[in-house]
Amino acid sequence: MKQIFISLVFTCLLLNVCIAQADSIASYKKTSAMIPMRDGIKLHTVIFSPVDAKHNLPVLLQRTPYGANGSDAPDDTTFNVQAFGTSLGMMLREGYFLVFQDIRGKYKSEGEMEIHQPLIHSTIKGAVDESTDTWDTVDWLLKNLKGNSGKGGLFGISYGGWLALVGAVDPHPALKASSEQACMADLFLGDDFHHNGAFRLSYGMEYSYEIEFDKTTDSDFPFPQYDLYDWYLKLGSLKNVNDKYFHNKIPTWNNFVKHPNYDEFWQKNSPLHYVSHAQIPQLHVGGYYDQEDLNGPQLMYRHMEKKDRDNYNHIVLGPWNHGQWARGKGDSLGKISFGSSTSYWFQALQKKWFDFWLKGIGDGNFEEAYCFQTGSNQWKTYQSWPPKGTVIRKLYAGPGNTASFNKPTASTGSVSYISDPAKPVPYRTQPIEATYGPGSRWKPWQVEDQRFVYSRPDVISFSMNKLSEDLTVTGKITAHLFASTSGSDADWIVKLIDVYPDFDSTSLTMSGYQLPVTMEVFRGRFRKSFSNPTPLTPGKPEEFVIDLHDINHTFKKGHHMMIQIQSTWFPVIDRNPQKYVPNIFEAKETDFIKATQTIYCNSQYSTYIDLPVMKE
Ligand code: PG9
Repeated sequence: MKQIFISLVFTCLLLNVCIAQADSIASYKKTSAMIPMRDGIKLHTVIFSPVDAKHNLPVLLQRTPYGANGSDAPDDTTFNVQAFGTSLGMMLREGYFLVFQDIRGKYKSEGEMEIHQPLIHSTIKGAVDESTDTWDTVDWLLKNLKGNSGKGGLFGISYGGWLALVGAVDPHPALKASSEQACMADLFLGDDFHHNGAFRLSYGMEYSYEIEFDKTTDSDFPFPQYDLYDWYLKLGSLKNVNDKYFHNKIPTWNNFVKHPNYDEFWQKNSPLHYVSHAQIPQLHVGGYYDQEDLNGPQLMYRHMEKKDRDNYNHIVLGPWNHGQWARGKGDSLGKISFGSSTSYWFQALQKKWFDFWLKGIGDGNFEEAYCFQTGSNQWKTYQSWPPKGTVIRKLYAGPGNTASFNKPTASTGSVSYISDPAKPVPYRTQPIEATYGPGSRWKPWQVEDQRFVYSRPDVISFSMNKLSEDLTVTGKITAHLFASTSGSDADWIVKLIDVYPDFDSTSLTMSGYQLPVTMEVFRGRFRKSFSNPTPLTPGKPEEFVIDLHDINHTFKKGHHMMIQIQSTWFPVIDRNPQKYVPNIFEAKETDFIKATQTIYCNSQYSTYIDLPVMKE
């Protein structure tokens, strides 16, 4: 989102960079250009050129839907390199041209824009897309920037990350490396708009309005109140969004309504469909606590790794929220401390990446995977990701709200709760501010202490005994939930929680903290197929397999593990009516019913989470 892009530029940090710099370039001069694309459309581009460079220098390009200006200063203004902040300043001191561009249809660029369109240039002759626009831009820059070295690099976060991913498909020969950071990979299975088919209501509504209400700027939906929990509840059925507010004028919202299943529209929209492998070196960067695009970098790394003949595909995973690695020190998130400046660590790696590929500096020995280990708070490197050397252990939900590595032996055993769409469980503590609104606590919500819902009757927890030694879990986490509902559709939210010791005299506020190491939602109707949903049979236990993503976490001695399950997560996830209707965007108010949900924990139907435990 916009804040991320803008914050990359001109946030003069008070903190000094911890990395020694060559300090070869001290200042940059701003100019701008309208760069013509192959179809005649011109894209607004802001260029910062090094002043007094002694050698020809490469170009670093970021493309954005959030406004490329970065500064209102007129062309020909000169900036001291410190004005670019820590992350960019580090690279700019070494000497690069830095270029920002408005993508077509946004801000000062010409043309039309619709969010996140698939690449089509290789299937439709003469077609333009974000890959061809990147190609044309690089070509123009090399021909027009005096003093460039003929090499370019591409990087960006989130929407910009996706642009760095697709800009590196069929790249211009001068484009030598890319770093996609928090790209979205599949807008139905994971990332911004849906997770496992469950619609991300507050994000989907606020973001589509932000981008598409007025294409010359970003727009905030005019909410009449600050705490939006009640506002979204009063909104009622999703059909009220168009009836009362959008009036069919937001194309992305209309697509949500038109495509409630994983149909051809979403499949073709996903880079899984049109990106095959890394054609140039690609550094994927993701955060374990990314509240918008947690899935993207993990999914794209894994997908592209299958065909990585040239060893171009690498990944960095850190303890970050969305884009946190480019802002500040990254020594903590919410109340969770990481023991060191993890963002500065990453920024030094990012510099090393581009310095090597674009300037030949360094040995080029990049690890396959750099994955911070939370809990023990250390950076770790791996030759493959997920790494070899783990053993899968099943953490079972057991009788009496217990959890253990032993499969339940009794033939009966289950826990039930009532899920009421009229009283959904809030996904974070209220007030729930507008996602990007003033005072919003959207960024750290994924590390929030889960005790705020623990005692609700519609949230079920299974706790393990205290660990007698550290236990490190590294790799993909998968939940196998055996559950039934009295309704005909249900959502299942499963959390793997690290519960801190009950009493910690060195940090009282962290005593008993319930840290969600990873959590995810699954919309029951999609258990057999995301393309062809089917109703649940009331009362019938079924297995729901839920991808809880990659983690690297040490549960410390004295802590305990907990599985927590609930059926609403509002308003980040829309309310499942719990009565099956073909399209939830068209549900009637009377379709929303209370349901009794049952989680099974017995020898026949055992609910468990697969944990890849690292032998250390
Ligand atoms: N998470 C934002 C986004 C990216 C792509 C599609 C929709 C939303 C972003 O921060 O850019």
